[in-house]
Amino acid sequence: MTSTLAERVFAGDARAIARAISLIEDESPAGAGLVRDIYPRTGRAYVIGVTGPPGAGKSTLVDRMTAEIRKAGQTVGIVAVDPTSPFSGGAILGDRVRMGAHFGDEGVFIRSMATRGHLGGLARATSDVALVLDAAGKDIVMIETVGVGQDEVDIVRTADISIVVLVPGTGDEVQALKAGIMEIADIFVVNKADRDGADRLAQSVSAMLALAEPRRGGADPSGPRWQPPILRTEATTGTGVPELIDAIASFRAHSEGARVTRQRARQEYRLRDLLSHRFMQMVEEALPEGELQRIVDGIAERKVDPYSAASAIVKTVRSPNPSRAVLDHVGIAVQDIDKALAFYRDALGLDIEDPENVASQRVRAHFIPVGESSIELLEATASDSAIAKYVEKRGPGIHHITLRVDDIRAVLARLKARGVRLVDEEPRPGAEGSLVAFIHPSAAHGVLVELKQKGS
Ligand SMILES: Nc1nc2c(ncn2[C@@H]2O[C@H](COP(=O)(O)OP(=O)(O)O)[C@@H](O)[C@H]2O)c(=O)[nH]1
Ligand SMILES: [Mg+2]
Repeated sequence: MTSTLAERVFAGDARAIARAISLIEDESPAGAGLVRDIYPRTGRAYVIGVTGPPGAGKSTLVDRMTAEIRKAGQTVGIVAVDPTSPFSGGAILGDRVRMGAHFGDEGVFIRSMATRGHLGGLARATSDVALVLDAAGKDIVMIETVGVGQDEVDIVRTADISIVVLVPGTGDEVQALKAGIMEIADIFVVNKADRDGADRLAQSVSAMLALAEPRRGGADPSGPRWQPPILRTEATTGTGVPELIDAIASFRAHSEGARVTRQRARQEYRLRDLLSHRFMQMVEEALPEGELQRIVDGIAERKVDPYSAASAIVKTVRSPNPSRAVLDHVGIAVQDIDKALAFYRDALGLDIEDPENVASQRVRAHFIPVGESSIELLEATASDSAIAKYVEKRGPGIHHITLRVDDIRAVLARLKARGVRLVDEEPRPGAEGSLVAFIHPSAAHGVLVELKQKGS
């Protein structure tokens, strides 16, 4: 394949769009890479958020709106966030049915996402999917969510326009008020206007609006105010939908100047959300396995309060990782150190430090600095030294590697906790006040690993 996934997304290739969305849903690094690739080509689509209680007729309405938008020649991408969907991938029945209406229309792309299973947050996944549809050249991107949770409200809040769909006779307006979706509405839709109570619902929404703070909304706060209209629709027949499309166009014209501000809010939300997600990842990486749960236990048992626990965790994350290791040196067992020097010093031209005699180990050693690390040439000075035995058994070659760590005891504790076989359970004194400990080669995939903590 010659073109990249991003290029195929730019070309509007439906299979590439589907694949891209799957990458994002899987929260794979490839998904992040894709967003990076497409991001410069986004920001063109007009994003319409549609929210409201389950069963309000959002999907039916979005479907009708899509038909209208298509009549006007514009292309549409739809992300439906559906809490009733047990899995993601756009294969839920309702959407198959819905897709039927636009089947074979290349100008429409519909995708469902489950609300569960998004470790990184639903709002993030949804806005990334919206980016894909934007990059794919869709003129209009519609995001349908159930306005029940903060997550869902957040998704819609940052769209270019937010439409709140209510239904007569269900006490929706009270529910919606609780969920905080009244404040985000740029347009109210009273759907199922064929039912009794549509007028009453429209009136109570209107009364609420009269009580509410004058509209700030997506519109320019300094510009003329936008009075959210209350429209009636019958999504099943399409009645009122052209008027809804007109109202969207009016809002779009009204708020064009404020669109940048609103997009900026969306971007800031994304950045903050990503940062908190990343921070949680850092927390999980910094803490030993199961530690977070143990801390929660401690809070539950009143042994520690949540503020102190949070502070302690932040401290852990900020302090350097005790296991952060630098390759200190590679030890090479040689038969004849002078012959070895003829290669490293004379042939390669490396600088050689003065020799060291480590009597306790019965070796002669030469350190050759190479950048941050060194090569240590080791020659046995007695036939019973470990190096002599090594050379006798395996011939000359790499004998060990030494990793320099900040806190050798913490690293040993971690290794012990995981049942790693150690030569030294406790660190012992090494050269220049350092502490050293060896890990058994059987645990380190055939390499003798020495840990070293520098003397202070
Ligand atoms: N009577 C009536 N039923 C509607 C209307 N709009 C949608 N419905 C029905 O309400 C049910 C829920 O619609 P759906 O679009 O799936 O709602 P959603 O959960 O908000 O997406 C479906 O059976 C629709 O056919 C309407 O305007 N009038
Ligand atoms: Mg729906």
